Amino acid sequence: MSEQADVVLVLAPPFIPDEPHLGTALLASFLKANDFSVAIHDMSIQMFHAATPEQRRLWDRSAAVALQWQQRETIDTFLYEHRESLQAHLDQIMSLKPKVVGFSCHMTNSVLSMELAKIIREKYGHKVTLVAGGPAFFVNEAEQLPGGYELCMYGHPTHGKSALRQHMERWFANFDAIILDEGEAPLLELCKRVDDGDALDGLANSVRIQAPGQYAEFVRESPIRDLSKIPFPTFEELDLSLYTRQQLPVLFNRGCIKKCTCCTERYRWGNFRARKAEDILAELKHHHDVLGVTQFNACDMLLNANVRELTHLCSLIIEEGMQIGWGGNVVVRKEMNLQLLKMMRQAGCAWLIFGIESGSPRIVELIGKKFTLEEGERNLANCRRAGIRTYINIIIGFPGETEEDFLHTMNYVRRNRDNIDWIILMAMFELFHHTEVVLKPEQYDLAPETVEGLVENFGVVDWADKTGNTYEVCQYRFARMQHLLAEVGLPDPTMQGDDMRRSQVKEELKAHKSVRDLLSCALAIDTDLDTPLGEVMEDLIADPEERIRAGACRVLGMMEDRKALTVLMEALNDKSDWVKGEAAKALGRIADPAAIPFLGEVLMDGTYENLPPTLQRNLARLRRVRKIQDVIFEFEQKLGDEEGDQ
Ligand code: B12
Ligand code: SF4
Repeated sequence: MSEQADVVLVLAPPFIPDEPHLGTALLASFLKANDFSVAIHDMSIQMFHAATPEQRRLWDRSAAVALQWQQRETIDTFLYEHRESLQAHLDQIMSLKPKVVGFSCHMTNSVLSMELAKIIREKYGHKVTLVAGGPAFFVNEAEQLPGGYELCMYGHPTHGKSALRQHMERWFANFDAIILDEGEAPLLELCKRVDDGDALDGLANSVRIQAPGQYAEFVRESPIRDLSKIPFPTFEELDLSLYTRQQLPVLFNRGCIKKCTCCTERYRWGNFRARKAEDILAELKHHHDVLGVTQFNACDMLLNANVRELTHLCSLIIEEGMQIGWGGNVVVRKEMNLQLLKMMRQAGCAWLIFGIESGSPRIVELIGKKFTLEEGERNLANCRRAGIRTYINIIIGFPGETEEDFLHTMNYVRRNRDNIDWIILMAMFELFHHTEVVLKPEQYDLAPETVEGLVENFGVVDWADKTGNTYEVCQYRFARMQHLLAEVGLPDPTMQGDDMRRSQVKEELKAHKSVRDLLSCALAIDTDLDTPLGEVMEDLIADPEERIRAGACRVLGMMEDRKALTVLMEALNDKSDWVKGEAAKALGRIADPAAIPFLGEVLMDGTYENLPPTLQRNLARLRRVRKIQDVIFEFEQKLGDEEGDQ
């Protein structure tokens, strides 16, 4: 961190440790381009590394953990257990003497951010302007509400009857402004006003509390139209080695072209805007050439929302000859034909997440997806043919879903099993404020009391519809779907912690084309694991594919972990010479005396001269590994001594 910063952007725990947070990195680049000095304090990643394996469970990305972070008990325990470290972080932030401190609030870290802001306010008073922003906040503008609008956190309104209302008002009162939706323009305006000593009156897209329960007028302004005006993030404010994957987030566009009835994203991001392919290419090239990153996570709602620009981007990447990997969310559409998907694959697209949601045409229509089942199946099959991994999302228990609808979804999964790699998100339907489903409950078979319950219960409600769906019905269907996944050999998306990481690691590793990629991927992923990667590798070493077995041997060697000895010794008997050679080399690297008799046999007998060239080459290389030579020397000495003793 530099010694002084006009603005410090804070990411409180927990946020996924895989990669840096895109929103704060974008805001930092934007403010810097406008002459403000900015630091990002990623408290989440620093505390993740300091946490015990048990504490790290609070960084899991599940809905259950997200919900846990909204509970008083979790927050209080965290504040108490980490009080010294939290204070040290806040002191570090304030030592930069910022004029503005901004908290980035998400599904998981908002309540903690509120508490941290309170501590800053109590200790430093109004010397600093405190601001919050991020996807946790939502403004509902409605004439019948006092002040004409309500501010929601996690979809939970500050007005209405909720027990949490009081808390939220107290929390929000510590902030000078809460900025809604796209943050660049309003945050810049706020910083300029603070710099000039001007009041924040009329600041667009922000909620300001004048007195308890009293909000300043809310002024909405359209987001930045020309996305070329927003510079790409350079991540220079962050230590990228802290993140557990060597990958970076990127955006291809902003907003969404769909209007699904259970989603509010279209309100948050305003009109859909595509980025120019040339701008995205420049960003990818920067990360590739300057930061040495080759893997990218497109954080778009739909990376294929503008097919023309996507095609253009692919052709630019191919022309440039960049060897990169990327993927993200997509919507099923006719244009995703084999030709386009092959082109995307050639440009590095490795995986796509399809919001399939249901196998019942009736439910797909109710959700408002506006595609046919056949189109979806064709997209998945074409991805398979193009060599792109397919992940799908499924919603269980959408209001009005009948048993027959659910059986259609089960059949869909069974029928398309060979074209689905993973159901990445399998969610029991949840009601969210301000979605079409909640605004027009009668169209979705919901009783008005159910919707009222939402206001009372922090966005979580044990709802029932007139079709007879209840939480229990959904749970039962969910369990049956899990059973089906086990039967057809698909990973269970509800797996948590180490199990989930292990399964993800396997998926990641298998997808890599060359042993070299496999190796670098495994080494990158390993830092994420509390358990040794060896366990995953043991499974991979039994994989039917030769390249996977050879890669697994090589990675085990790189890990230099004695626990891998037995499995590597077994691999010396593999039917493939490539695998045998890699196993021998790995044993050489580990250079454990227990492996020497096996290797000694191969190395010293000279019998390997008759083995095919690949193995010979590997063994010749093995001789050059100094470490093994030293050990062999020691071993020979020892043998000699023992013979002498006898
Ligand atoms: C990619 C993604 C993920 C990835 C995260 C990868 C990553 N590196 O971010 C994964 C798959 C891990 C994920 C997981 C989850 N996600 Co998610 N995710 C997204 C997605 C599609 C994109 C996020 C993103 O990068 N957007 C682009 C950046 C630029 O936007 P941004 O971060 O919001 O930042 C902008 C503004 O918010 C604002 N801003 C942000 N910070 C700050 C700070 C200040 C001071 C200011 C002024 C402004 C500001 O300015 C930024 C630039 O304009 C969004 C939907 C969306 N399009 O945003 C959902 C979304 C954020 N996820 C959501 C949910 C629910 C989840 C999960 C809980 C899902 C689950 N059930 O498991 C988990 C929780 C994860 C966690 N621990 O936090 C919800 C959040 C709902 C809410 N209101 O909080 C969203 C909005 C999708 C949705 N509608 O359901 N997610
Ligand atoms: S496609 Fe996704 S982001 Fe877009 S409206 Fe539908 S659910 Fe929301």
